[in-house]
Amino acid sequence: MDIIDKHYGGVVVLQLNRPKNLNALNTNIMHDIVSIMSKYDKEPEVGCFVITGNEKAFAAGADIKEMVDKSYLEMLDEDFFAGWEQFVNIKTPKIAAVSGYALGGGCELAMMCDMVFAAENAKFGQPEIKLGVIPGIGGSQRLTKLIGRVKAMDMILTGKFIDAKEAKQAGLVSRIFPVETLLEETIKVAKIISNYSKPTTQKAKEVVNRAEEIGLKEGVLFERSMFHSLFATQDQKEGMKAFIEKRDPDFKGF
Ligand code: CO8
Repeated sequence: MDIIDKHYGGVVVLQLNRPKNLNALNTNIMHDIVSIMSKYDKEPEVGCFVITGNEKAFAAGADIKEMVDKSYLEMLDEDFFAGWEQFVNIKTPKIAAVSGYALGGGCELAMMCDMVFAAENAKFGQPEIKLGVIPGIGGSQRLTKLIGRVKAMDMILTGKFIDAKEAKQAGLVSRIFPVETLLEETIKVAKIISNYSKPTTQKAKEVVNRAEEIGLKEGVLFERSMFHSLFATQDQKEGMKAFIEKRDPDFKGF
């Protein structure tokens, strides 16, 4: 099994499991992860995903051995790796728990998640330049938006790695944990998210993500219409009533 999925209450942890290849991402992994997540995405009781690897590698990139002999026409015909768009489109929030290498497609996979938590030993990089290629799963765009043009250009043109501290300072990572507790701490945060109303967490990530794509005026209008739409849910009534009645809310996911 190249992907291991485990449940922790409303949290589904997906572990990349190709340790001999440092979790290099191949077409099978892409199809597997997308099909597993698409199934859970529709389940009301699943409120958050955690994507992780092992201590040495989150993922050391797209699988170079799978790509090496492909022709230009094959890449074009297969629309190689376009399937990762479905990963981006998963509505349930997803957190990357990165230990060790997150390189090339691995760094891009982390950036396709809604949050990135890192272990102290994490190393991020877009070293495709060393292979005679460039980032191909959105890395040039997402990295530039996250950490700015100058730092992204430095990483992409030189192929240098940055560690967890630098990644946090740069805005790629939001929290750092010791290697031993990374997964446990990430699951704790994922549980907090999964206990909230699912329609609300989905809208919350949608409005934040939209900020990267549209201008402020349009974004504020979009946010307002999403805010209004949540008044169609029972969870909004429950959340506000619970506050007034000084008790914990019991969200139902609709
Ligand atoms: N693909 C395939 N196999 C890999 C990969 C990879 N990305 N990374 C590591 N491996 C394999 C190695 O070949 C090796 O296998 P074997 O035992 O059969 O020789 C095994 O994993 C262990 O690796 P190393 O012996 O190299 O381990 P080290 O600890 O010495 O080094 C490194 C670790 C520094 C992470 C090193 O493995 C490395 O540099 N890996 C490649 C990193 C890289 O260049 N990543 C970018 C790949 S390209 C990419 O991601 C493009 C994405 C866009 C595609 C979009 C298409 C449209």
